[in-house]
Amino acid sequence: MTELELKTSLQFEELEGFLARMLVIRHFEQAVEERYRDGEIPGFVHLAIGQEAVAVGACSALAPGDVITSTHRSHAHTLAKGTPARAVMAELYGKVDGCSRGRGGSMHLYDVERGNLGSSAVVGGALGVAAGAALAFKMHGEERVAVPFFGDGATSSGLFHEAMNLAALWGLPVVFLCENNRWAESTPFAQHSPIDDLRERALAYGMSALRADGQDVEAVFHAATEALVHARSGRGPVLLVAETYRLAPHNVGDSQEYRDRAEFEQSRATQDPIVKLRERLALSDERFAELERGAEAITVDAVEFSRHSPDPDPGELLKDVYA
Ligand SMILES: Cc1ncc(C[n+]2csc(CCOP(=O)(O)OP(=O)(O)O)c2C)c(N)n1
Ligand SMILES: [Mg+2]
Repeated sequence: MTELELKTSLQFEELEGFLARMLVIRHFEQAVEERYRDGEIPGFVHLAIGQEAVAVGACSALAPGDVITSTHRSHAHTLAKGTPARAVMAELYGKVDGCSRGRGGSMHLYDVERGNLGSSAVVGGALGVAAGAALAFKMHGEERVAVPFFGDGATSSGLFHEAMNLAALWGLPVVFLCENNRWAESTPFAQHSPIDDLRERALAYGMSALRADGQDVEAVFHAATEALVHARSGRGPVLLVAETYRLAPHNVGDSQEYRDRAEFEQSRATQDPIVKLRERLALSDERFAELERGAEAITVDAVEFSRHSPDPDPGELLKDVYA
């Protein structure tokens, strides 16, 4: 398709919108890294640089009532699901205007009103929450789908198998969305997974499975749409494996001694989903710079807002604590 053909179709506008959202996530996370290194942001920070197309492609396919859960690497999912950058950044700063009112930080981003049932720092920890939400949708006869995001490492956890088993057994509307970045912290994929094609995990549960190129936002969008249609129509859950790249260390501060330097640099040079989409759309330098300025403005505003947001009231520390 030529630039002109793309530009005159709705598809171009949609894809450019995806690019704009991916750029917001990228700029946001680059600012997070900088502010974290300067000591402004406490705790641990895991960036999803390289994985933006998965978050944006999948969340763009959701219907308004659908819900997600997330992981320790949760900024991209939360932004893609519609939480304003200010609320995500303020949470990372531990401030009261954060989406979890400053009590969660980077690995515990919640926004129930916008369908984000929360991220869990426990690997695989939110899979049961998503299956539970899907059970509620089914019992209430609601045409809603739960989409837990999780990594390849989580497929070796017990919770993954329990949630897959029950979801399949009870025909729950879940799209299990695995982001296979081929690393679980410092453990390469081949050292924690006995199989290379993670769709095979679904076979044991009689579950449908799909695979998508996670660096191609359009491919993720189409695969997610197909999986959502399946789950929403009462035909049971789907495992969707997005093959992606972690174009960053596991967390900010990880020196990646375990990773082949040349492989890392090669991946960064050839697998950036933003560069790929920009090339596909044949965007001019001016237009791309314009989108980048928009993303930067949102990020700068979020940082300034978070710096000025008050700390939470220590008297509320035990509020909402149930156990
Ligand atoms: C139950 C549990 N075991 C171990 C850890 C430590 N840990 C944090 S992230 C991580 C790797 C997770 O890999 P993956 O699921 O592929 O997600 P990714 O980091 O690649 O996004 C591990 C082992 C944890 N948080 N929870
Ligand atoms: Mg991984």
